[in-house]
Amino acid sequence: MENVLFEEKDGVMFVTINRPKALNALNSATIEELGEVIDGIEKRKDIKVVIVTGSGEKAFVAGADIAEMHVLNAMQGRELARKAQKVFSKIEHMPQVVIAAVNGYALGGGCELSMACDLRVASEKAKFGQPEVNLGILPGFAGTQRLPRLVGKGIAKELIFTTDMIDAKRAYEIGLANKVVKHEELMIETEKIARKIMSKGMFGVSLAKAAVNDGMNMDTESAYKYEADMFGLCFSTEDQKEGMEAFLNKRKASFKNF
Ligand code: DAK
Repeated sequence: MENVLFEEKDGVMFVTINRPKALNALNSATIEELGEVIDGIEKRKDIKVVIVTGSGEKAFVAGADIAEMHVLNAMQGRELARKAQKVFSKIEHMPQVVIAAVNGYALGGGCELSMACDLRVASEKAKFGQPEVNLGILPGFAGTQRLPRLVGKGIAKELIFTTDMIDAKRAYEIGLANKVVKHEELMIETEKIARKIMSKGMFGVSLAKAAVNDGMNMDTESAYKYEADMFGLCFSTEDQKEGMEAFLNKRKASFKNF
């Protein structure tokens, strides 16, 4: 694979979109490779957290590849959107926690990729935006859905209609970025968050991810019931016994993740 690099380090998988000359723009080959990488990670019980970033100094991902996209017909456009939506949904629903380390431009499909991740850590150099209407299209990798869910309808519409790019500080203020860090410290700080999450009972973390994501698409009563089912499921695990016994015995829990 040349467009997507991946490397494991003690339970964390680092995934890098690697087309720096095109500011890591997502062409169909890159989307396909990303899908394959995600499929591979999903099956690996030893990987607890995935960190997604962009290659080079300037960009996380500067959007879908405009050079490839500009000649598409309606059917091909739909196919591309479905392909990317499927990959992004996999990221959203995979059992591992996925953190976007946003190292530069996260525009269009890049902003949408970061929003499919569970958390976004932004370098001070990060810039977020949905510039699609500049190109005569609208966000098509679920940006019209994930952005309002993260920042509210009003600000989502403002960003999509005006195409204004926002910096990391503004992204943090509106809840798009979870944290802003110095550019040189982006990967270290993101890994710290990953390792903190990994020290918890990952079965619970994984079910909490499902409860938040799936519950938001349900009516409230069904979502409460779903949460209760997930909660009950935890009592079938050794981690629940370990976590509670450790608390009662005033020691640190040692989770086995089942
Ligand atoms: N696609 C292809 N190439 C790109 C690119 C992109 N999105 N962004 C940058 N590049 C390329 C540039 O063309 C340039 O290539 P060369 O000229 O060197 O060959 C190289 O990367 C460096 O870019 P710049 O020279 O422009 O660098 P600057 O620092 O001057 O500007 C920039 C950086 C990020 C402000 C600028 O590159 C820019 O505005 N890029 C485009 C950003 C953008 O509009 N992104 C949104 C793309 S639209 C769909 C559903 C969803 C989508 C598509 C389809 N379906 C329903 C089918 C999603 C759409 C999008 O994401």
